[in-house]
Amino acid sequence: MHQREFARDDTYIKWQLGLGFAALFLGILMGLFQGLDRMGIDLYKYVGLKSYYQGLTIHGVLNVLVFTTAFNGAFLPYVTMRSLKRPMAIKGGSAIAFFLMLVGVLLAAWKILDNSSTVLFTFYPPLQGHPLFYLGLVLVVVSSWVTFLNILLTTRAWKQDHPGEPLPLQAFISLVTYIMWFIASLGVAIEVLVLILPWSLGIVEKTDPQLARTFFWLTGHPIVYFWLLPAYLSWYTMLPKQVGGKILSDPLVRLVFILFLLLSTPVGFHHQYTDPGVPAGWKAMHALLTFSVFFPSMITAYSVVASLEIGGRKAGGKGLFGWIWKLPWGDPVVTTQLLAGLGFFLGGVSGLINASYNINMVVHNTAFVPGHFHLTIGTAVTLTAMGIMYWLLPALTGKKLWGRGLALANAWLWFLGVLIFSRGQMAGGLEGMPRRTWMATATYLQFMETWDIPNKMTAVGGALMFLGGMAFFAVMVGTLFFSRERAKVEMPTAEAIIGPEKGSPLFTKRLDVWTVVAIVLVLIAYVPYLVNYLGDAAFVATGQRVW
Ligand code: HEM
Ligand SMILES: [Cu+2]
Repeated sequence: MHQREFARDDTYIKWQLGLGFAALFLGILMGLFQGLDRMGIDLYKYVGLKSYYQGLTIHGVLNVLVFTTAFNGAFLPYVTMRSLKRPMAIKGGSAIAFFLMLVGVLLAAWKILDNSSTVLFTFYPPLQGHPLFYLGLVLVVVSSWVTFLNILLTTRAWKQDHPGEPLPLQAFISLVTYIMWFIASLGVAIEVLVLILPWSLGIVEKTDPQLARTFFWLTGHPIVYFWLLPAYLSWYTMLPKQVGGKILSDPLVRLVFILFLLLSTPVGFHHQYTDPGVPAGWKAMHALLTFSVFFPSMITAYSVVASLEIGGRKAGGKGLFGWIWKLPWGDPVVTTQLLAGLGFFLGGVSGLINASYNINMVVHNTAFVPGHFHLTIGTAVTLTAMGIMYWLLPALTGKKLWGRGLALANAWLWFLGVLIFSRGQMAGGLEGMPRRTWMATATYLQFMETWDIPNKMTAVGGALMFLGGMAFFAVMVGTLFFSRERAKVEMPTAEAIIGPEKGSPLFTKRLDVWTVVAIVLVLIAYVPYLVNYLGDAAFVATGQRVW
């Protein structure tokens, strides 16, 4: 009924999805190269790349900075509009967000491809890239701020028309996700605008790598929740509908997202356990907060599995686990997300290892870490986004999904692939295999027999993931160009067993208060440290170009 009003925004939502998935396509192509490098196969020279590290920069930047930001900037406005039944408040806001992102991506890509910015996606000083590379990334972040503002104003306008009513759950989640991200992204904004851009432009000659890393990780941890919360949105509020279940409790879901808003930002030092210059007390505090942020994830696991069980039992599932087989495994929208969730379980558990102050010492900067995050961002988030596309693309184009068998192959190949891949990386990591290393050129490799099997698993598992990814892109292209049947697909929205009646708890309505609390927590977690550190910060690092 609102399709025509939404058309203006939908056009740019489609373009932004196109940009995001184009980035993912190139990103996982580089992933394949990285995997094959473990078996001594060098594909870089055939595509004109100078080094493994140039490819790794493409992989990191396109996958986790571009794909995720573009997908969220399309998916969450789409959800907000449908759940509030109104177009986005800023006329032309979706267009501005898209063009900012497009220009940003082109700038960054140009400077990566000319090898002037082979600095990996973390761009730690003293590695120094071209100013336009950083400017490109700034534009990608600014695009996400435009989306934030647009969602904020849209939900505000809805509230004015519906005084006293709770925001529909899906819009609530979209808004919380962007509030959290806005607060979190200020860290990297400060890092780039104050420290790195002036330094790469030559306005200042030297910078302090430690300070830059602190601002980087202020954003760098919560960014993983920026990637994850849209997947949670789908698991909590859409997947139950898709399997014939119900949301357990609407207020509980709101509580979970408020906890994420509060807890996901003040934890960045857990990436700096081995950094000198951060007092042990601060590291310990961030470790504690990291373990607290595990709780909302546990509630999520409990709640989502309960929703699934309701669906499975309705379909006739009996016994303790019988309901699992009754879930609609033939539906690629469901299968991708179920497998994504299973992968996430393993990813989450391995995350507890990274987060432990002392055990971290064993796995720090080893291949264990990519083993962990290909289960989380690489699978829980990416495979869920792919699953979402299996209904979102038909919804946006009115075309029936093409190649259902391929779509199922996508889910299983990726899942099996990542199990092998991550096992390989984790086993290698425990044997001291470093991450971010051009294995094929490592002269000491022959002495590292314990790395042989892990390297082969990485290559084989990575190749399977890549094949799964290609199956996904085939389905997308097939649906766009070869699908002849029309389909009328609506956004899935599950009902909740409890709530959201008008009397839903007050605390879930006061997002303004929670935002202030979140900001205060960030200030507590960082300001005393920064004040102390700035006293003897060492601006000693000149820019280096290694590759
Ligand atoms: C076909 C699928 C994929 C394969 C085969 C693959 C392979 C790899 C490998 C082997 C590494 C380790 C590189 C090293 O430490 O030297 C790596 C790193 C990484 N991957 Fe993937 N990957 C894939 C998909 C993804 C996806 C979907 C994402 C995120 C959306 C992702 C995000 C990352 C990130 C952030 C790094 C770290 C980059 C860095 O250290 O700078 N990967 N990948
Ligand atoms: Cu983290």
